[in-house]
Amino acid sequence: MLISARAKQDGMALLKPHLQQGNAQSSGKVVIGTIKGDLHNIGKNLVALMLEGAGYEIKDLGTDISSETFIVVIKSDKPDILALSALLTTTTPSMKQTIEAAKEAGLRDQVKIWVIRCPGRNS
Ligand code: B12
Repeated sequence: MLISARAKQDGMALLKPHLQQGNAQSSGKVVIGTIKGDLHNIGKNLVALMLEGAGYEIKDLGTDISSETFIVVIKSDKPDILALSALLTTTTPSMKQTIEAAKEAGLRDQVKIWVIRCPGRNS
């Protein structure tokens, strides 16, 4: 699976210029990252690539991102959407923590927050 993910990544690099051609105008700004304690990034990268292909401006913070970092970036970059990724049941509380931190910082109404239901929850 990791090999196929890498092949997909290389393939997307070739496709990217063609996917972006029809999207001269930005569809919006997205900050995306995998939450603290979680290193899974294949799904996040796919989501980021597809959104980029759909004309969104993407800032990918990477993996193991603390709620504090997400808040700093919401303040500095003012994204339309904050997209949080997580695969581990044990790290999903960090999503709640990040949403609470956004509320406490008075930023919750300025940004839509997308979360992924932990796919590993039933396994
Ligand atoms: C690949 C993998 C790894 C790789 C990760 C490599 C990488 N660079 O990401 C490695 C080997 C490093 C790894 C490590 C671990 N893993 Co792992 N891993 C997987 C595996 C096999 C596949 C995950 C994957 O990439 N799927 C493919 C992608 C495309 O799918 P996806 O991530 O779900 O993403 C899609 C959607 O979820 C969604 N999506 C994702 N993010 C977002 C965000 C937004 C905003 C939106 C809208 C949508 C969205 O869109 C994506 C595209 O469709 C799963 C098992 C499985 N079958 O899921 C276990 C799994 C997730 N891992 C698991 C575990 C336990 C671990 C480890 C703790 C193992 C260990 N003891 O060390 C470590 C944890 C490391 C860490 N701190 O994060 C468990 C989690 C169990 C649980 N209930 O929490 C799983 C479920 C395996 C299992 N059945 O036990 N893992």
